[in-house]
Amino acid sequence: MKKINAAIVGTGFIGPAHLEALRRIPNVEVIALVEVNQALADEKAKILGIPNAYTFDEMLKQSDIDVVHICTPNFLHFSQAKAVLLAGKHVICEKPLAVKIEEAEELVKIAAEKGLVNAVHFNLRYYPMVRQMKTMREKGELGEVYSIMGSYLQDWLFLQTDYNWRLEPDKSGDSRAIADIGSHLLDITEYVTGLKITEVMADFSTVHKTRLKPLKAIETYSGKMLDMSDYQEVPINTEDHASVLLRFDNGSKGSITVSQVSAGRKNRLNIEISGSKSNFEFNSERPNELWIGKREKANENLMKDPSLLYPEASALVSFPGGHNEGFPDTSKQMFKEVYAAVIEGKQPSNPSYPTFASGLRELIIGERIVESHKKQAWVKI
Ligand code: SOE
Repeated sequence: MKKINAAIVGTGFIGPAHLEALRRIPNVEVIALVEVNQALADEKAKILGIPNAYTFDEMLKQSDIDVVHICTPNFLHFSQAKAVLLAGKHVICEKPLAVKIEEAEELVKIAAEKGLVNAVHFNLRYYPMVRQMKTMREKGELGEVYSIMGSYLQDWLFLQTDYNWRLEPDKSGDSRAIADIGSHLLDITEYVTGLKITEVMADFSTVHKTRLKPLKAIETYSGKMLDMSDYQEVPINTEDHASVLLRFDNGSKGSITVSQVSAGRKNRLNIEISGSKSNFEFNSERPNELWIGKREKANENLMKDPSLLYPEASALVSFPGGHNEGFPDTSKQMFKEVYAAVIEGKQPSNPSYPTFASGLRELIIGERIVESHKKQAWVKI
């Protein structure tokens, strides 16, 4: 089997998640790590057991690297993805693909010209039960879509002292909750239903108008050891919470709520799709289950078991029923599909995975949502 060499750029929360997923795919080897400077790259490569450490420009010169994973803060995605494509390497980029629509458009264009494999890490599509919903809908088991109700709730920014680069628009972009987690939910909504969102009406709130930014670097989970003199009060301009009404191209309606300040909700994407034959509900904190609501008979709770799923969904399952799979498995399943294209050496004409075009689509919807909130009016996509 042909061996593929990968490099990972960035070692925050998600870079190591990419690494772990790639290590579970037989023909892929992560041979290089990139950080902002050589010393940090060396240190992190040692901790993570990666043989080579580079700065970004040095990494681009290495001819033995086939694929680059971009896991840096959002403002770097555009310039880094562009440089990787121009260096002739395949690229898997974290979401959002860029912070501006024009940037994402340019990336879609360059990727198409080069024919290189391009993907955006909308990994939550890769829960087997999400694929099962999509397949059931395609087979007519949902019926005509009547309405969609979604939410994505987290609590990691619940306190005024919770702080992260995602709170700074110059690093993260003008939208936060919608761009960070709403994008996953909107991507899944269109992916599962096959519908397109045509219009949005949004209302945001920033619960913490100021936050307390730590003045010194703190180890993860040691924030509770700080006292007030260790913080600086800074203004916050992006949304902690957003409600969005949606209109779809089949005339149906829906809504989503996203929040990063919902105590006790750690990372909970929930989607309920009501159709003329059934109702589907999926919750990412219980990802091995799918609720199927019925009018004429008892409701069903389908457990993830490859023997009970359609082949399209069981293709994303690695363990038998009762052996739960979760968040880390989504990236593995997504990368398996992307690397199958890498082995072919080019982007397929109709890829099964989320591409740069999917990343551009989410940027467009996100920007219209921000515009709608500002205007307090419906905005067309
Ligand atoms: C932070 O809100 C975050 O890590 C997102 O950036 C991810 O995409 C999501 O999967 C979990 O939460």
